[in-house]
Amino acid sequence: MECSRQIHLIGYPMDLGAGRKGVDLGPAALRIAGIQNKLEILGYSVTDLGDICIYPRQDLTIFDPRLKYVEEIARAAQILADQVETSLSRGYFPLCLGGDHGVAIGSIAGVSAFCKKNGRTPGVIWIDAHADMNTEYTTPSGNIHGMALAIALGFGDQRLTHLNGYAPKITPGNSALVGIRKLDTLEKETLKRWRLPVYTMTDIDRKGVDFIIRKILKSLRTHVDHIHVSFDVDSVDPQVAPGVGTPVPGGLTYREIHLLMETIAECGCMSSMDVAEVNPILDMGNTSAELASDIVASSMGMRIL
Ligand SMILES: [Mn+2]
Repeated sequence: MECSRQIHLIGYPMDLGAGRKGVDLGPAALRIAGIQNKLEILGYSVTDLGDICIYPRQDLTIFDPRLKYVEEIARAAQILADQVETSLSRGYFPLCLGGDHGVAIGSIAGVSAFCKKNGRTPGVIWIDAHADMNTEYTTPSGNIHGMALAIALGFGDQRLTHLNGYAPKITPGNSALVGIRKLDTLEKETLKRWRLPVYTMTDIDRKGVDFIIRKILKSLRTHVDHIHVSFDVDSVDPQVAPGVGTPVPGGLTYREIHLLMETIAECGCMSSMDVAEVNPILDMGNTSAELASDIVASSMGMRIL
């Protein structure tokens, strides 16, 4: 388990999984915030592969209101999965710039394909205000970004769960959710039924972020040899990061998210990452993308001293 010194930036300007437009501008906002330079300062060699092409919603039709734009989301996710797998097999660290959190459908599929071919076991740390554990049967909105983790775990429509022809991409025991504070009623049932390791904001209030992330890393490292971090910027409190797809009060503070990421960096065990749901339309200036790129830098080794 190691963190490569070479990074591929992969832009995924997808907003079809979200209820409103704006997160398609996330990759551009992160680039303008200087994410490449912030990683180069840390000593990484960074190559920006540009954006994956996604059809705009005005050219598309919703055929199933429970799975909005599923055809285009599945097509783009497969392309992302192939790119992530290629980057990993060439020794690069893929950093996927969302886009809505559906970016994880493709990135985790790519991580899983790489691990399968190389005899590794993938694990995921899902940092989010939401669990993204809906399926077409439980979703109140039909927005696929709220299904991304369920899809990686093999629950949902086959066009999404079976990228590369198989499911699941990860197992519940090799996953951990942190920062959770907004769940749909049926989603709560699913989380309990599948016994997912969920660390809510209440857990963080009680035990502290340091204790919880150490516990997660310690547990994952005993049975996983590729850790993928899927970072939804809405995990951070909206007072700190207002420019996100779905703001929810009561989130991680500025220092809590940095400490969480600094601890992941110290572990040296993260091999791939998503940063999702930056919405510059709702932002003040570009502060949320700047914050998000600093948080990514913390996860890659940026330290105060
Ligand atoms: Mn999310």
